[in-house]
Amino acid sequence: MKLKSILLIVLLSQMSIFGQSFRPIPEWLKTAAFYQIYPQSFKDTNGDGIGDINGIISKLDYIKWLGIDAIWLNPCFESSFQDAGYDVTDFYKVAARYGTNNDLKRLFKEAHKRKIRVCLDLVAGHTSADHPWFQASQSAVHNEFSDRFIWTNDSTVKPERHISGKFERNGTYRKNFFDCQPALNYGFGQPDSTQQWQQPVTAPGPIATRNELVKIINFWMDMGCDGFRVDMAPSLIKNDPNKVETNKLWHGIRREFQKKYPQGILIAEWGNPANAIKAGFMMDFIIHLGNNGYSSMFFNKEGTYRRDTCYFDIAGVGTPTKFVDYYLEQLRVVGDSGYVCVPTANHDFQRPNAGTRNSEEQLRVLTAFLMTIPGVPLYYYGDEIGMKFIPNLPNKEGSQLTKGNRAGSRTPMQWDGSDGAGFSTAPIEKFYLPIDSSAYRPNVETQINNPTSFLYFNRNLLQLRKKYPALGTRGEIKFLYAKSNTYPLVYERSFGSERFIVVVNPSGKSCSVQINNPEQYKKIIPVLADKCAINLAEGGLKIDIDKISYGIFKVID
Ligand SMILES: [Ca+2]
Repeated sequence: MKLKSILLIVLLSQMSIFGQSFRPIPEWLKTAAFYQIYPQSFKDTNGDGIGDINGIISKLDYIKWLGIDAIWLNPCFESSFQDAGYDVTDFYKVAARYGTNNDLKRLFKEAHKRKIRVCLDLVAGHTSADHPWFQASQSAVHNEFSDRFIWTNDSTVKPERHISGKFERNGTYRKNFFDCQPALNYGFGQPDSTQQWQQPVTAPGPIATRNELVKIINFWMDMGCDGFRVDMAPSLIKNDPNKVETNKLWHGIRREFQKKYPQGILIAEWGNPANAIKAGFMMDFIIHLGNNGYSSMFFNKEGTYRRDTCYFDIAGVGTPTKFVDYYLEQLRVVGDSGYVCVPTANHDFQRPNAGTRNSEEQLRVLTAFLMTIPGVPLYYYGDEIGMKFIPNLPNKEGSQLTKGNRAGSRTPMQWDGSDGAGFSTAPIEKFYLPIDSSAYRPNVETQINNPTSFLYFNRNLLQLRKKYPALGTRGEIKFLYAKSNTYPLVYERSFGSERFIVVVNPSGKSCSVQINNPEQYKKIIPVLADKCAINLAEGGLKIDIDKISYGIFKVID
């Protein structure tokens, strides 16, 4: 009997995810708020104009004050910086411009002292073309690294995304993104039998690549890291319909990972949480990738990616339904087996403050929405003070894409009102990227001394999420009013018997709606509201909201 009950407990402690059993996701993720740091632009402590690890350490108290529980750091490893660090030349070494491995170890330690976790960026799919492994793989003599990249066996064979060059070996190599990013060889899900160079996932090269990835993960985890955001997570295995082999790969990695690091987390850059969680990840983002409504919700005419219509725009001609439908479906499929995250922005696309969405009141409406929907909240550095996407910047370390420039979201953090904004003591022309040149650019020092500031507003939102589980990561959401070309957007959040109503109107026109609601609330009180009123009418709600306004209301039973 005793053995049976132990077995039962062991079985119950495993989570079943789409038929796969894993150890449970660490509890801490359920209430965590994230903050993404672009290391080169956060805080410079040695006056070279580039942010560094010591700079991040010096700002941990600020991050804690804001209400953050976990940081995700963009890649901080040795790199040729042709893609701002996503072209790694040594996976085991912090880039000299950011400091040393010991500095990073100290960041882990100092963050943990403050109960903040630190996740690194795992560039799993490729290296820099300058990486010694790739250099060795170019040799005509077969060696340890010959099969660690995807090479054809003839330089005249040049399938899609293959790059030719003057190599000692006869062949072309597969790139992932830029030409300088050769794809690591994790094998092909369905190798083409007429193309001998396409190796199955069980070949020695792909197995060695996979084992090296685990070694990299363990190296940083053993040093004190708390997990990873995995760059381009779905793309490791080539020609893999339905991601059969990709899923197997990540399932295996998650099992090994959780056995050693039960409190560690694995976050995907997949852009489809349902698929990412099926592959074994614990969290994924709804972002600009894929046709998911994120862009129709948040992207206007200015930014890395631009659109004519946008829901969060004063023009008031946007449509929220594409995002709402996709988001609800993702939440439904993911359920309790993982987390969805809808971030304020990231290093690849524009910030909320872009183009005509440039006033604090507009940013309040957008952020009130993002911070009151289910899923893990994430602030991209600087969005908590309303930093601006800066257009027309030069191409910096591969920031320029065909569609637009990513540099506008990567400018130095604005800490104070001094010329260099407290980012660095270097002359401003030596800064990694030009700082926002607006006369009234926002900064932390001014806002932290003003309880009515946007920074405090964001801190208040994070506190509300912590105080009321109904507004938090796992609370339920039901959209009461979400219609094409129509404002406002109204939804109910609930957890157990606790309920909230949230109304947002990003448009430049006031509006009134009558919503039939069979729930028959007894009383509703505003918790955080600006120019928005709800009156309980017969069988429903009568909402009056001014232009560019929001309201968070608690239902009192
Ligand atoms: Ca520096």
